[in-house]
Amino acid sequence: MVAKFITVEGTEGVGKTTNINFIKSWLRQNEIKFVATREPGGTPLAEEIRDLLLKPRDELVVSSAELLLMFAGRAQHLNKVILPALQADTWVLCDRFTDATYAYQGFGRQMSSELIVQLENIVQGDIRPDLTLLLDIPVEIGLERANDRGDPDRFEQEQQDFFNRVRAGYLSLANENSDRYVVIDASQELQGVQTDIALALDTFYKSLGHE
Ligand code: Z5A
Repeated sequence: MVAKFITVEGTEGVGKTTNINFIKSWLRQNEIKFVATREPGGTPLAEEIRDLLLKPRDELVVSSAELLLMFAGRAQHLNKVILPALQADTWVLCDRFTDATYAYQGFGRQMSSELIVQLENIVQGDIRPDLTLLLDIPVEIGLERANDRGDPDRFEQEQQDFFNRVRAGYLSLANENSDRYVVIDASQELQGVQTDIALALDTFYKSLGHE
């Protein structure tokens, strides 16, 4: 496929939303046709699954139910949005994808990575992102930034230990998949973060044969 699949990942408060807007401008400047989407979510059904997943509740959500709901939403999103876009030569910019499942359900909830690999293969076949930008920040700084938002969702109610495991998980995924990962130091001032993101995007674009 000519079109490319870019994902953006990171722990709480890394600035994904802010920097995804910057990536959209970069894509427009380069006259690249794209769709921007997110996980969990991205279609009406998958957005309903997102609401189920994020809503704080008294009933304990067992980790396997959480994991299967993530992949149920992903199956819908992949088949209704991501694959049709790529097949129509439209790039896809996705706020989180399966790396978030490895990081949050695998490292955070300590579920078996073999199980996640199996579900990934069943749901995605050989579809994987072409470029993953990991916005990395020490957990304490991210939590401080995120605290300024409204009521915490079910994930945001987790303790710092959980987010430490998620961050370590992301860094180990970046290490194992260095062919497609770029780690961005998101603790810098926004301008520095965006300079690094632009460099990563320019390098990726040039590697495709564009000047
Ligand atoms: N999840 C999962 O468990 N498994 C999966 O497979 C998937 C997801 C796909 C919802 O994700 C939850 O789903 C997520 C993991 C789980 N839970 N958590 N945690 P989400 O992506 O929708 O939620 P989010 O992590 O809260 O993302 P966000 O809304 O994009 O937030 P953000 O990264 O914190 O971005 P922000 O709102 O742009 O930035 C936060 C604040 O920092 C804001 O005030 C900015 O102005 C400020 N900011 C940004 N950059 C800077 C710099 N450089 N300096 C200073 N301040 C800054």
